[in-house]
Amino acid sequence: MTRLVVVSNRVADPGAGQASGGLAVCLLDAMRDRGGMWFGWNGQLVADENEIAASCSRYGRCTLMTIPLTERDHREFYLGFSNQVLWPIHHYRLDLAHFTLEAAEGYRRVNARFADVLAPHLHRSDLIWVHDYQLIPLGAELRSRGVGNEIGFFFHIPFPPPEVLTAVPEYEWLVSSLLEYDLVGFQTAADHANFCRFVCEFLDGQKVSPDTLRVSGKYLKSGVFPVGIDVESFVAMAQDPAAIKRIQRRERNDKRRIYAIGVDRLDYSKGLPEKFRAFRRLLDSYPDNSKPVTLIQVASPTRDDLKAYIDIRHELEALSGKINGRFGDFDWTPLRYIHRSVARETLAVHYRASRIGLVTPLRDGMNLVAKEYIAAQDVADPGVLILSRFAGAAEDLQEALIVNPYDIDEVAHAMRRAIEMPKEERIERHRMLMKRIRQRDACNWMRSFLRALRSCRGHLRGKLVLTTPLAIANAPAKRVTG
Ligand code: ADQ
Repeated sequence: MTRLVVVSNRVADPGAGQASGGLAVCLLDAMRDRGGMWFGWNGQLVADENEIAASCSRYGRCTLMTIPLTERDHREFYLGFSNQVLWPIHHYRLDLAHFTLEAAEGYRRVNARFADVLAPHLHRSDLIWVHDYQLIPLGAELRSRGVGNEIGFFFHIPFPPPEVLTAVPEYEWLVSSLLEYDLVGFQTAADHANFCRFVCEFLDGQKVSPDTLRVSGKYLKSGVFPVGIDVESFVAMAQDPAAIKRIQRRERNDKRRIYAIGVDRLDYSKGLPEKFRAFRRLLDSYPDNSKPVTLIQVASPTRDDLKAYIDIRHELEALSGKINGRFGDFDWTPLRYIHRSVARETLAVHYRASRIGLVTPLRDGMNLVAKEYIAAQDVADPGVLILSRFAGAAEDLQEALIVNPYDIDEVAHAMRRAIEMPKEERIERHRMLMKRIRQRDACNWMRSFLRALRSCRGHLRGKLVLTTPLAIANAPAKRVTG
């Protein structure tokens, strides 16, 4: 079998027991049995470039090859360009983007280094799959080192319309570098359409079929491959007898409570302050204390060296304090805010015990929590998923209660509706949702992307390689043959 080589910024640590990041979760699920090689950053920092050395370990049938970053790389490539330019702009937050030339240089430098380390370890028949916004130019860097293999790229985050994207000073170069891949994949049809618009309107490309673009006489395949979860493993985790006993114990002590749950990385894209305000509106508008609702919000720490993340953490602490101070009672804490990572088994059990799954990002590539919540439900008495229309998952999961997360009255009303929804309606909606997440699980995602990538074999040679990326807007392109 062809060896699969996956490249992502971070390689997940399978021994850590919990992975609070969507990319790590879906790739670990997908790679566990498939095997191959996974290359990326190990999360460690070193002072100097001379200290960078690759190390290897095994995870099942998979080889994990990792390198550290330097402190400067971390500042410029990771915190700088990736997380203060690309992440906010891809989530439509131009107000939070902060561009510097050093950060852009750092981004190019680390992508070049990834290519330097990886290229000597590649075999001619490897299928290479690069993941996410930190590594957009990696394909072009590999091509310029003579790598002629099929290389695919997948965007886990949204791809905004050209009107938003062009705010990145480097964008023409960055999107042009995507043309060096054989296949570029997106989470939703809307993201794919935005990409095609960019290529046609700004790079003078043409769409020659639904999945083929032609630019300067070259062809690029692109398509929609929605990420899924390992459904059966979540079903099994949520049905673990010891876990069920724990829930039953809680329910005995707490008969009148209804639980709503939110699980997110603590990121401004996840709409957490808006969610807390919608919960406050629910408590305000429906002071029906016969069935007090408790919201459990698990928010794992992420990128907490950046100001935007420190600000949102403070905002949430203040909001949760105010809500509990105003509505709490001797025997009721309305909002339980847990600011740490939690084991997946524990999450599964709490999903199952919650009548409402509250997934209300302001913008999200897909959102795996929505799918995990559905998988964990008791089919005979399921809870209700409330889902933001701005999560990629909403394109498919239409039987959820779809809401506008900016409209706190609408979200509060949906919570009320979920609390009152008759069991038959809950069962019917859940049955349809379960069907959809099974159709598009982690395994299907990987299989369909790799099938499409393999079918590119031999189609695309002599691609354009960009020579000096940061000055590319005005630079002539060099042709290579593979
Ligand atoms: P994320 O932005 O990280 O992923 P998401 O899809 O919700 O978002 O995945 C988060 C994962 O981390 C879930 O599996 C969840 O269970 C887990 N998690 C979150 N908080 C946790 C906590 N406190 N403790 C333990 N686990 C926690 C990115 C994109 C998404 C896209 C995924 C996959 O931003 O839009 O769905 O990649 O492509």
